[in-house]
Amino acid sequence: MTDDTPSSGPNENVTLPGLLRIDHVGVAVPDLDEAIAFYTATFGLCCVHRETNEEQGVQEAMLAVGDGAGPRLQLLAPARPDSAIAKFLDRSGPGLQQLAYTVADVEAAADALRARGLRLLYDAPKRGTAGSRINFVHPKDAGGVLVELVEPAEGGTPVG
Ligand code: CMX
Repeated sequence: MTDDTPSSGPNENVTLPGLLRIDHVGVAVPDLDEAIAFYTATFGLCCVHRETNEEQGVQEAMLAVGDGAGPRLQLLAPARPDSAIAKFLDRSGPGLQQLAYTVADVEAAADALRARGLRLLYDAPKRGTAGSRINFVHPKDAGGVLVELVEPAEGGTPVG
């Protein structure tokens, strides 16, 4: 075996989770307006979507890079003090909070990852950005990275 040969491949007895692409990278910020102003003025990103997700307790924005064909940057600010983002900011300060993958079927992806022994945060998908259906892998089961699975809304704009 040479150094560039992978030592192991996927377990063929377990269904793959069906990740299609990187959907977005999420960054926790204390103030959404200030963060949008920073990323648009400094890096030339373009804000293509904003909303408040009451269930998740976040004010969020999706920013496109370049021609907008690739993954988005998601800015996440706390909408209330007991939210996951508020807790993250208290503990870690502003910065990378999550990596999100697009999937065709979030339940199938979650089941495939559960079968590999990973903890999914929700028993059933919740509502994410722009009507998408989402679930998360606990960061302690994914190398310290909070992994989001995103099934875009049918016919919806793929903002995240
Ligand atoms: N990335 C990496 N590690 C993280 C993390 C993150 N985003 N959030 C917490 N952790 C780590 C903590 O540092 C801590 O590590 P140590 O034990 O080594 O100190 C550990 O995970 C804590 O785990 P926990 O006590 O089980 O959980 P918390 O109360 O800290 O909550 C989490 C963590 C992931 C369960 C919570 O943030 C959550 O439910 N997230 C999903 C929802 C969410 O993030 N919503 C906002 C975004 C909405 C959207 O994307 O649409």
